[in-house]
Amino acid sequence: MRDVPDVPFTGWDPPSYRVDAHGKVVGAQPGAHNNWGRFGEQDQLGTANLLTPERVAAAAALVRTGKRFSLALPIGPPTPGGYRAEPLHLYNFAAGDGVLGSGRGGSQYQVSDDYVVMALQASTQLDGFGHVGGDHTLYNGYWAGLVTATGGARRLGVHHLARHGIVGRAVLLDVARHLGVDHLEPGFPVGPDELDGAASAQGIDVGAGDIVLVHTGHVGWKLGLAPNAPEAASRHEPGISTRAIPWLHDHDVAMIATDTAACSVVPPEPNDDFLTWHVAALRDLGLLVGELFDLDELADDCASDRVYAGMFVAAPMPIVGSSGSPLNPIVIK
Ligand code: UVW
Repeated sequence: MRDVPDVPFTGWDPPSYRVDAHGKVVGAQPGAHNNWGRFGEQDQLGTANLLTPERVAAAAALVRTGKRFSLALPIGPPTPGGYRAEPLHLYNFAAGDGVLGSGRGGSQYQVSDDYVVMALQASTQLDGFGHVGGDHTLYNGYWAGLVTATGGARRLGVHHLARHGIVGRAVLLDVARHLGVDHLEPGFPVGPDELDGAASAQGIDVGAGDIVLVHTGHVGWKLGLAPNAPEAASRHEPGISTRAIPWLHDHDVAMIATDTAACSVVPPEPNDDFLTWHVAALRDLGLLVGELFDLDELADDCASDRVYAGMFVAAPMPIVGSSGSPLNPIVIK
């Protein structure tokens, strides 16, 4: 048998901080743009707090035609741009077995029950605040050590977000169309200029509490690739630049979502590493982050009627202590 090299290990210095009875790291400091303490010292909802009843009612008033757009990828076919194990869908018993007389209920009834085994982050999804931290801290200064494989997320679990749902005004920013392309190239960073440029070309202002959907065209492009195309297996994708973090904070956005797997640009820009953006968005801002949203159909519709806002509804799953949730986000115009 060939030698298997040991994985590198850099040693361990016991951390020199204290964690208080609320599970917060005493004296922890977020990055310059942050919402720590803004919604309460023990807040676990982050920018979901911006989805106030008034804003929800205003979003409902945007519904004019009743046209609905699901932004979810189907679960089953290979996930375009996904890099986690594909969901596994299994039947426990199935109606067809009933037809053959061997199912639950004998031959008189036909009954199906099934399971899905999947990474909660494997398809269209919401990143919870337990998903990524930095310097041992999560959103609002909670200790990253509160999220364990055995205990789950003892703070910041997605079940807190599930209680309220994610409902508000969706604003589609079609950066790909604005730049005159079907899809942005892998590695293309979407910064403040591209976000402002798309908004101004569309004649829409992004405001406090908005759910911003950034169309890059990436998922649709991936779906169109031949399975053996070199780009099919690549993790490179366009995405939101860390330079846009101040923009997201200044506009007081409640949620950002893209039609890419990481939301942030991959590979990251110089001076960033793969998780720099996630730390700034999830840990510092407590920002709701959506990934692998399929925005092509909505983007086509917005381009044809020039209406770029609608009501957004998504229900995270109440899985206690989870760090993410599959979503079926719906925009209603
Ligand atoms: C990580 O890469 C950790 O997650 P995401 O799928 O949110 O990009």
